[in-house]
Formats: sequence, C-alpha cells, structure tokens
Amino acid sequence: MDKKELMNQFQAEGEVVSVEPYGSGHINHTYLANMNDGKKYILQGINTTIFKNTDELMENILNVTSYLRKEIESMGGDPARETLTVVMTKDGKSYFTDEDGSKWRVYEFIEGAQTFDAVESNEDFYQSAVAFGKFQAMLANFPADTLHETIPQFHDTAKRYRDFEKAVEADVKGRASKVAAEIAFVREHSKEVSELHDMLAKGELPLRVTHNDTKLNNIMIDSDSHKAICVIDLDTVMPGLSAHDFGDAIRFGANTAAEDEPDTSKVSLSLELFEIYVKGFLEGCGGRLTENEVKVLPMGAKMMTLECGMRFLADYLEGDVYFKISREDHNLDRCRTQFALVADMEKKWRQMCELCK
Ligand code: ADP
Ligand code: GN1
Ligand code: MG
Repeated sequence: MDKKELMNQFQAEGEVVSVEPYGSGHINHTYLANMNDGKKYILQGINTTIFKNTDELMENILNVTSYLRKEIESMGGDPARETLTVVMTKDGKSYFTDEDGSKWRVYEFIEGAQTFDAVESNEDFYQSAVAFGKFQAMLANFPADTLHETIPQFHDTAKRYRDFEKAVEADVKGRASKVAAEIAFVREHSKEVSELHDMLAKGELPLRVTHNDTKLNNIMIDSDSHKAICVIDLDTVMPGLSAHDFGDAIRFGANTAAEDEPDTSKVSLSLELFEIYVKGFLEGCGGRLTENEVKVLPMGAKMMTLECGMRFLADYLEGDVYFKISREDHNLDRCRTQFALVADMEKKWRQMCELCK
C-alpha cells in the first residue's frame, strides 16, 4: 500500500504531504510523514520476522508508555515529549495490517530533539546515561509480570553463544572458513557467557524491567537544552539486568569508532566516556543499584559487546537475514569492531573496575 494511504489509516491530523525513509535503526522500517500543517509523524513498518506477535508487542508499548506518562506527569514533566505516544488507527487499534500482511504503527514525532549515531559531546553522552538510568528507575515498580517477552532470551548470552555455534555448524552460506579467527575469538570467551545469568539464578543480581537496546540512537536529545528527553525504541522493554542496559550503551557510545567501522585499528574503549557514563547512569538510577549490580557493570559492557559481535557474526554466517545491511560484509565489519572492542576492554579491565568503585 502507498505510504500516504497507510498514514490515512491512522488518527493523524492534517493531510499527508510526503513520506520518506528516516533514521538508522537496524530492525524496523522507519519513515517520516510530513503533514500539510507542518506536523510530523513517525510511520514504522514493524519487523514481524523478529517480533512475531504484534499484539503482544504493541500491548507492551501501550502499557509501558501509559505507565511512564503517569510517572512523568507526577514529576512535573511533559509526557508528550518525554515518552512515545502511539497514534491509533481510525478503528481504534494500535497498529494497521495492510493487504500484504505487513504491520504498521504510527508515533507522534518528537519535535525539537534529535538522535545521534555517535557521541558528539561528552555532556550529551552523560545526559543519555542519566536518562537511561532514570528510565529503569521509573519502571522499578512496573508490574513486570504483565510484560510479554517480545524476543525470548534476548540477552541470555549463553543462549546466544549456542545459537552462534549452530550457525557455524550449519554454515549455510559457506562463509565459516573466511572467519576462522573471529570464530576462535568467540570460543576463547565461551566460559564467560553464562556468568551474569548464573549470578541472577543464584539471587546475586536482581531482575529488573530494562530497556535492553540502550544504544545512543534510541534516545532523543533536546536540541536547545541538550538534555536527553525521551527514551525511544521500546520494542524490547522486558525483565532483564541493569548491567546489560549499561553495557549496551557503552558498547555503542564509548567506542572511539562507529559500530560498522571497517578499519578496526580505530576501535577502542574511551575510558573518559566510560567514566562519564558510569556517573550518569548511577545518578539516573538514583541509588537503586545493589553493590553487586555496580560491581558487574564492566562485565555488562564486555558481555553486551561480545554478544552483539556473536549476533552479527551469526547473521553473517546465516546470510544477513536479521540486521539490515547496506553493503557486502557489513555484518562482518560490525562483528570485527565488537571483538576489537572486547579485546581493548580486556586491556583496560583494571581501570574499568576501578572507575565503577
Ligand atoms: P529501530 O528499531 O529500527 O532501531 P527506532 O524505533 O529506533 O527503530 O527508530 C529509528 C529512528 O527513528 C530513531 O533512531 C530515531 O532517530 C527516529 N525516531 C523513532 N521514533 C521517533 C519519534 N517518536 N520522534 C522522532 N524520531 C523518532
Ligand atoms: C538492533 O533496533 P536497533 O537498531 O536499535 C538490535 C539490538 C542490537 C543493535 C546493534 C531488536 O537495535 O539488539 O544491539 O541493533 N535490536 C534488536 O546495533 O535485535
Ligand atoms: Mg533503534
């Protein structure tokens, strides 16, 4: 269906003038819809190969955003800018199914704010840390049992490792021989992949409601105040570990190179940015993290980076079926940056642990 026609299925104000591809997410198909009165909307084609149950996905998002709306109001904030607002379809549903069976949703566009694909200022990164910490703090009393698991075992790194080994074994594209060094790197780390979940199982770490995809371009930064105003991309809000939210943000934001930089000599962990993020995240969490949770923050960073690298590599072996790519070997480049970052974290491990004390 024509994108303008799609927009007409929703309770959006005004007439659609144009709809254009937008953003740099790897999962959904995001468009910006411009209306005749200057208003904008985000139109998103939901990736239903990945999010198999759209009803459950949208139910989570409606529940989480309406909970956050109340929290934000009670703190004197502006929920229209500080959380996502789902625009319903004309027949009152949270998403629209077109004639091909594709599922679409619309969000109010958050004006006067932007997302970044790389850290441009230390202050912005600090603000994003405070906001992701605060996000977790705001959801501390959210009834976790009402949340659907939109992607089962999303950050169960040991399960990701087993999936990775299956992809190597199957080698459907005959690419495994080309990446022997990367496969070996993963295997060298196989003992570490269950550490955090083992601590969870033993009750040494609490299960919290977390975002699970805390990369910098999933947070909107106000263009005037430079405050991180709104956490977006709520598809994976699920029970999880605080160290994973911290770690995924470090993986993406404290890397001195882009996630898909082909030259891995540019990759390193910026200890300066790491320290800034620790401060901001702890401040945002408002003293809620336990001693153990703080202690495992470096491990969270390392495991999120290793896990993401394994996922990129598995996807490369499987023929690039999960993450959107825009060039040949894109997932391989992404995997290599992640492993280079893990290796650099290992060199800087003592300092990372020191900075979390
Ligand atoms: P993906 O799951 O593919 O990463 P996102 O939900 O993160 O998709 O959206 C992709 C990009 O679209 C974001 O990084 C952001 O730049 C932009 N975006 C998403 N929602 C909004 C919104 N409500 N207002 C303004 N920009 C948005
Ligand atoms: C995906 O949706 P996006 O682009 O924000 C992925 C994350 C990865 C990330 C790597 C649902 O995030 O888990 O860490 O790419 N999201 C999903 O950049 O798999
Ligand atoms: Mg995103």
